[in-house]
Amino acid sequence: MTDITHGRAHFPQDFLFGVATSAYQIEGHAQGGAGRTHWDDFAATPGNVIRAEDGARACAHLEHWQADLDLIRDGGFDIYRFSASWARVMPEGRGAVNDAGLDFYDRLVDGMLERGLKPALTLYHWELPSPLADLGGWRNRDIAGWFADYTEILCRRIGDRVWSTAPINEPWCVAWLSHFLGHHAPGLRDIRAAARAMHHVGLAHGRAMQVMRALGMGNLGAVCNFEYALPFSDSPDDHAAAQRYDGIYNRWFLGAMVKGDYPADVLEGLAPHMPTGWQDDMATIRQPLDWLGLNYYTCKRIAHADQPWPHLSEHVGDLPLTQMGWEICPEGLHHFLHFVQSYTGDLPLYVTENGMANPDSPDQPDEARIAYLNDHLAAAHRAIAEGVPLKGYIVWSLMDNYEWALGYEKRFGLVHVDFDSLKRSPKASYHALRAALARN
Ligand code: IFM
Repeated sequence: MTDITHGRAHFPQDFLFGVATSAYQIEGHAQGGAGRTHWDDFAATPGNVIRAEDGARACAHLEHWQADLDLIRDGGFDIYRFSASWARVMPEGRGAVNDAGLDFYDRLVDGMLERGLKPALTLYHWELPSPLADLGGWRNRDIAGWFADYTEILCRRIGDRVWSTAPINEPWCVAWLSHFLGHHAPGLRDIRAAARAMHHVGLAHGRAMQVMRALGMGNLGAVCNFEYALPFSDSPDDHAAAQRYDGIYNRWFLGAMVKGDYPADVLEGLAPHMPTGWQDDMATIRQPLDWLGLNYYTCKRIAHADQPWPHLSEHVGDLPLTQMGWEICPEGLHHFLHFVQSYTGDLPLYVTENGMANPDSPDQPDEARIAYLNDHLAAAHRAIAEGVPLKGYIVWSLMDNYEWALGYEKRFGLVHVDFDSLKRSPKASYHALRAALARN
């Protein structure tokens, strides 16, 4: 069987390894007094999600959390990157607090500490409370204040014990994927909505950072996703299209959060749709960061298209594909580690998500995942040797879970989940990583 050759022994002594999940994807959102979210509404609308699946039961982590934490400890991981659900903490998004929700996260964090795991909290991983979606959700500037209030309530309870915190997972997905491409809740395809979300997500990030600093919390960062944009052909038009794609995907949030600027080539298209006075918010969006997290999975081939801005179409090249149809391109991770460093200098970086979906069954070794992880760890290792201050690597995901619009079919886990019996079965990749992370 394939091994992970780039294990703990190859990395600097203080390098950390972890696994990640998110609340709606694993918890079982129908339990424990959580409020309705825009994902429940999106999934209940025919055509949005495969088989109209939602997160009502998911992995029933709310019941199985202790055994799930045992799996992380037994795998030899250092960090557990998890998220809290806004709608579990505040079912209406504002106002009343669900004590059972806060109690759950309190126990979960203590459970991590008891097992020697570092709790890496994300405040928002996409489950917007439906009553806030009714008010316009990310299109409404007030969301920055609502998010700041939620941040304060959650962090007053668990902020003293988490190891790190990031406000919003993958701002590009929250804004562009969900309001321009329409693939995720709320499923809009509207450039004005997208421009507003692209700005308000950054503003909410900034406000949440201010709240957490005022509470005295440390080790605060941002987690952005990156996709390697390659021109579809050598034509100058395709090169320019790939640049625009790169700007929207990879430079917009990084530029705003790190430098306090939006990239000019993206503003060219978005400026007419931005909320009035957006310039005055840039200082709030740019808050001091203690680290930056990169989520990386794949590359995309981008061609010029004769249609309105951003004048582009997306294509798949000829590298091997994962179950998602995503090309396997470790070179992109190497590229982005250097690229992000060109913005952040000495700031510690973490790969906060990396992994692949595979049509796994419990009795077949997931060799493809082992090779994927090993090749990306090798790319990370190369970047460190070249001077990138990369401090950790976190696999997506601990276990198979709800893959949003693609339902339960796409399996990203190191641990197989039978969604009928809820039985967890560690895959070959879990065992390979455990061997590679063992301290000797
Ligand atoms: O499952 C998602 C996760 O919620 C965010 N990052 C990408 C993963 C795989 O698509």
